[in-house]
Amino acid sequence: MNINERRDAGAEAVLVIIPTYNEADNVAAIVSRVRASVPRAHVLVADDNSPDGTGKIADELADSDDRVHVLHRAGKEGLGAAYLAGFAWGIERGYDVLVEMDADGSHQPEELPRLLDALDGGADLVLGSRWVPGGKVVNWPRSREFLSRGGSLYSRTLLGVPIKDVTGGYRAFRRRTLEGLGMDRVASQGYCFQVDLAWRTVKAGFKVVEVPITFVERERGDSKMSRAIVVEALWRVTAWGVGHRLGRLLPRR
Ligand SMILES: Nc1nc2c(ncn2[C@@H]2O[C@H](COP(=O)(O)OP(=O)(O)O)[C@@H](O)[C@H]2O)c(=O)[nH]1
Ligand SMILES: [Mg+2]
Repeated sequence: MNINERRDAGAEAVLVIIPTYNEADNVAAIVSRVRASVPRAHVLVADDNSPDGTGKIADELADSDDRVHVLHRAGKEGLGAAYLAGFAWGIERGYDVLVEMDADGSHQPEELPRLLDALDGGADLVLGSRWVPGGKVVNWPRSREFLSRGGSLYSRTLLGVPIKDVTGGYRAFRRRTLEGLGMDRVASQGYCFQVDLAWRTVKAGFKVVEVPITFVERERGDSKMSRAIVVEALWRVTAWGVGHRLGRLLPRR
């Protein structure tokens, strides 16, 4: 399908990127929900060679729907690397809007039209936000909510980013926003990948809008959140924050 067919008579070409690692129980449902919610959108499943066969299921979905695509990657390299590869894939093919969405149903495809509307309203990046009025989380233990709220508050305060949900991963970027972020220098992988991109977007002077979402904790499959991901986020955000503050204190030479 060429880029003009993809645009659906003037509409912007939207690519929803869904990174997967062992999401065999979730991938078919999430893809069909995206296709139903925003029929003009294309989907790219970015699979890290999941041992449970997610990639093969995604291939079958792609075989029966020319708006579904699969990017097979050699092995598990983290969410950040999968998104970077997905963005590059979409930018190369001329998509105008690139969306980040988890495979586990936490980011409801039925809310995607609201994110895209906010982009149409003039935003360069739209964040699906749990921590603005109207946003919420369903089925999270208190400990997980504390970690997420705390992580956002810490990052926001240290980096001076005016965003309530800075670690969230339900986002819609304009292509030109991503092109303006120096993505070749992004090394973060887990939650701090999201903080990193949000911070770069703010620093580059782009307009960021938060739209309230209802985040639904996964019912099937396992979370890939780990202590290592939290530790990576903590040290990177701390190092960025300290560097940022020192940079503002010290006179420029
Ligand atoms: N391709 C790829 N996807 C990943 C990796 N780690 C996590 N994901 C996907 O990223 C999304 C969010 O991960 P999840 O485990 O739900 O994290 P949580 O929501 O923070 O508990 C899901 O769609 C995962 O399958 C990875 O290393 N590679
Ligand atoms: Mg999840």
